[in-house]
Amino acid sequence: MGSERIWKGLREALDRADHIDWQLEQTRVIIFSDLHRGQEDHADDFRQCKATYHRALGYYLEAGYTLVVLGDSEELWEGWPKKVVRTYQDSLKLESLFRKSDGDRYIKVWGNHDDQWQFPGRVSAHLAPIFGNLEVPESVLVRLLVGDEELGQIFLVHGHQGTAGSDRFGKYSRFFVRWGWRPIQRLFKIKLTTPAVDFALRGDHDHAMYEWAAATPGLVLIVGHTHRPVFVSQPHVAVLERKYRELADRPAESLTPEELEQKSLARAELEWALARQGGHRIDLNRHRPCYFNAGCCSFSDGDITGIEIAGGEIRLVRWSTDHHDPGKRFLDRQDLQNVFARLKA
Ligand SMILES: [Mn+2]
Repeated sequence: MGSERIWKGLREALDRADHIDWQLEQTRVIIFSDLHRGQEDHADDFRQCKATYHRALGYYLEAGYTLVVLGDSEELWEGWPKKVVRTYQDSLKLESLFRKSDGDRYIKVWGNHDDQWQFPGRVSAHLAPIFGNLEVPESVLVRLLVGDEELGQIFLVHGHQGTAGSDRFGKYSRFFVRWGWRPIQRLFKIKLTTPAVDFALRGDHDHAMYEWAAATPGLVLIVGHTHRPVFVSQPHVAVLERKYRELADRPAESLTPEELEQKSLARAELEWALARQGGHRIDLNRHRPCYFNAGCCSFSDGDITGIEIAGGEIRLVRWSTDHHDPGKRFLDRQDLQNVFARLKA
């Protein structure tokens, strides 16, 4: 997979993008990606996240947020649209409330696993009964405004663009996944959500997307696809590592009891995050805050991650299955004016 092809894919998607405006002050948006809603069999990666996702949607619906579903929301390589839509009718109906409430607060783009939604005929056959007249673009380019002034642009796209498996050999991969892989996956109860299965591949892909965004002036790129949250161009694990290091590098006797406890908790969070990505550290630590990844809504522990734009900030959030702490957690947050100022510097 050459990064040139990824650059070309992203550039072409940018040229084809729908254009919209958001006012920074009023904007309240939640971006979720990679639900991989299937048919409630072993090939279905959304089952364990459904309750968490619905909890989050309940919150964002009431709080007046716009919902962006950033591709691979349905797993159509491993399932048939009709069956998937029937299986997750309640989930889709909950999403559709974002359209029916005051104004249209719903944006759905297609990814590689649900690329059938690029065809309006498929959308009207399967999604229109729930959503009404719905357009599913490949990508959306947002002009972020402060009054009349443009602060910068946010490019929303799934992020598979230009990858060999999804573009060039798309038809063959679909064929393979539907007829070859699926019975094996069912038999052994293993999961497939490319490219999450290959950590090196994901790292390369993150790099290519970062480099493209960094070379595109005034642009913030928000994607999904790799299933790995990235915030201000830094993998979440790197942020956790830094938080831990800040305390761990100080002499232990200089730390207060509260700081010692914080150090232990920071280490706990770091080890937890590392375990979730197979212990791999990926070196993506770039200085331009132009690349963000929403993570996914198909983590095997039932948690989901997403990106909020609200209160003038961009935030990485995690919603948890934990009954003792069911709320959302801010994993990281940045002032958006500050992010765009750093892009101009
Ligand atoms: Mn994908």
